[in-house]
Amino acid sequence: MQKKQFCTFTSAIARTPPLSIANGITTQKKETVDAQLARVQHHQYLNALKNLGITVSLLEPEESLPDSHFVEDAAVIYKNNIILTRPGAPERRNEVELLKKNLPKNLNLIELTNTHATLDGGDVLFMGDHVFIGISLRTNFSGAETLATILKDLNPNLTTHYIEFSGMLHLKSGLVALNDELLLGSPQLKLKNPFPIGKIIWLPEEEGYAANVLVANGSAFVFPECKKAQEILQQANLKPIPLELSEFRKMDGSFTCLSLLH
Ligand code: CIR
Repeated sequence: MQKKQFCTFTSAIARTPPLSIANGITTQKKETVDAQLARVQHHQYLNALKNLGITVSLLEPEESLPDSHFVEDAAVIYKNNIILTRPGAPERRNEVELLKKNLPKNLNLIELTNTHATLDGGDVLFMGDHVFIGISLRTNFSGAETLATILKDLNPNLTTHYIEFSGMLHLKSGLVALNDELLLGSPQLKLKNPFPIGKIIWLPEEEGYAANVLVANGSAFVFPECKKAQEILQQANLKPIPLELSEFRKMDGSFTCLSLLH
């Protein structure tokens, strides 16, 4: 049997950014966020997904939850299961209930019941039969262990690694898998311990913000000006798809956070 291509998807969940987007959480210098431009960039992102043969289920904007278009943090999809998270930022917790109202019928719903757990989907990185769970300002050990137990039930062959780091909001803000053994890393991500498996290609300092590429169906979304990142993607047999996301970057977002792929 032919091995399934890495990161092959047919469907995506996304949410239109609200006009209140600038009220979301950010560590960036207060720059004016243009909500209309954000919607244009979001539309281009969705079109790029559709061009890869991915059917997008687009949810309504929610003005009262200014980070709710960063759908990646509210759930983790693994095989045909959708595990709802418990976001580390209390002001983002209602995003989970909101997402729950519109879940695709073909996904089996799993909920976290541990109220000590905090978990953001942006900290969960799958690579082959390994899952790396970032211990971050948003995801605590309790959240990571709760997810690991759920995943182990779904696939006893999956190995969990807890990754302690600093320097970035989420693990995937600075580290993304390009295939079953290669990762793209940002030098801004400071790992507490050596990474347990695979090989990390580190971006040069000036392109560190480009590590969060979105790998799907043999392509990868990447910032247009990040030529080194594009070269690395090509060497990894991925077709770079340049896309602008300036308004989301102002809110600490990047490519993977804007969709839940399955
Ligand atoms: C936040 O701080 O939670 C949002 N403004 C950005 C979340 C980005 N999500 C991600 O990297 N997975």
